[in-house]
Amino acid sequence: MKCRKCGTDIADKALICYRCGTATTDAKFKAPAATGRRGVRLAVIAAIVLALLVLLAFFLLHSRVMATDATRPEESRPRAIPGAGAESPGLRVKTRHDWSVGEIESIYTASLPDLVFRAQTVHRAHHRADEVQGCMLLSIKTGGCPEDCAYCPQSARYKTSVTRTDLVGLDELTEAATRARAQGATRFCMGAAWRDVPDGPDFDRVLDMVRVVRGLDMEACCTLGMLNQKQADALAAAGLTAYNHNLDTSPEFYGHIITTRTYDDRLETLARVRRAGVTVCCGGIIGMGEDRPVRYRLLGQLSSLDPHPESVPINLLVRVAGTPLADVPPADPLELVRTIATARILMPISFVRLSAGRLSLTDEAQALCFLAGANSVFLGDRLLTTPNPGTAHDERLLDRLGMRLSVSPAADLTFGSSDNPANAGG
Ligand code: SAM
Ligand code: DTB
Ligand code: SF4
Repeated sequence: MKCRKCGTDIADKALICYRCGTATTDAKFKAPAATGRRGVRLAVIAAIVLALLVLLAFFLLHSRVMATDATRPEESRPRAIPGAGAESPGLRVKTRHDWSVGEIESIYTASLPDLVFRAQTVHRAHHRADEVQGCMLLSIKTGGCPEDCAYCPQSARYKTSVTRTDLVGLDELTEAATRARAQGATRFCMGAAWRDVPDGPDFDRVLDMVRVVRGLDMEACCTLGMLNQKQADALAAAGLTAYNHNLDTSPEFYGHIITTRTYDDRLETLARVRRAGVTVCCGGIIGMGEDRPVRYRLLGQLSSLDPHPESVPINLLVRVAGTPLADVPPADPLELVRTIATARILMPISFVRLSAGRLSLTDEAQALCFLAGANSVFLGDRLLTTPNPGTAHDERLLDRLGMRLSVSPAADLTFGSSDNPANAGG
């Protein structure tokens, strides 16, 4: 053929004229346009695929969160209250009840930065990281307990400075609970040094106490020893929010600490509480001379409860003169931090309570406990029978940390189902 510009003879299949460089046909120039259309088509397809992928990812994430929540009782699911819920809900993990001791050990023994980072990540997915719940304790019946719990100053078997008293009156209770509310507590816990609950006027008075506390718009918690089903149901009907009954330690170490009731007795009381529809507060003590594996197994027991206890108090032993554990060497506070962090990871939704023993911790150690996921403390200058830092100190501490006491009862935020007997009272 001939070049359309200079007329030179060129080969039939030539793309350009070898003499003047002119392209032989327009078609070659149209190709890019054709490619452009294909490009647009490809871009549209890619956009559709991308949109589908985004939808799929959203669906998967959403169903994962729902699966997490589906393992919890209705009353313990967080409500979507703006500004009051978890900070990174997308990071929520499914609750598990089958943690092996090996898994717990590897969590507990990770480097402290890794452990605290992981615990804090889990914590933020379910709770506000800058808030702790303030609880106040009152010993409503002190001392003279027939049990032999080796840590306890209230056991009648040990000569301690605790003076035995009868069940307090309703007026005294009302005054203490009103004061607690004024000091920022949203949960009021009544403890009695009983092996089990005596039916009759004393129990009826405890039921009235529960009604008074609920009437003050606080969560009501009791720890009265072992319960039968009828008593658990009566407490639920009175509006009790939570029942505290600790496993205290691992099944293997338990016999070194208590001989007057069994681990199974404790589990049975916990089951009755659960059956009655009252939330469970169950934790333990560290610093009783146990080694780490004992703590792994305590944490394993707690996290095997299904559902998890809504509240997990972690106590550092208060060594009281006259008790068998008075002279046990004090635990390293970082072991408390590790225990709290591991509890937080194993039981993401639960309130982990930094309970007894805060007076032997520096403010900095307490700060680490909060970083590890503790989100509740006992306020006031007394626990049941032993001293506690006091509200003024705690206000300063929280202020230094840029943290604050939560203003609403946790039950309203996380256990807020109206059909839960735990929230029906008051
Ligand atoms: N008598 C009831 C019972 O045993 O369930 C209720 C009261 S008891 C004082 C509640 C919990 O407080 C115990 O299970 C234990 O975990 C904790 N506790 C008691 N004395 C303690 C101490 N000296 N140091 C740390 N925690 C302690
Ligand atoms: C819990 O686990 N710790 C609190 C609460 N539940 C009742 C009691 C701590 C008691 C510490 C010793 C005392 O003051 O008698
Ligand atoms: Fe009694 Fe409870 Fe103290 Fe044990 S922990 S001795 S049951 S008051």
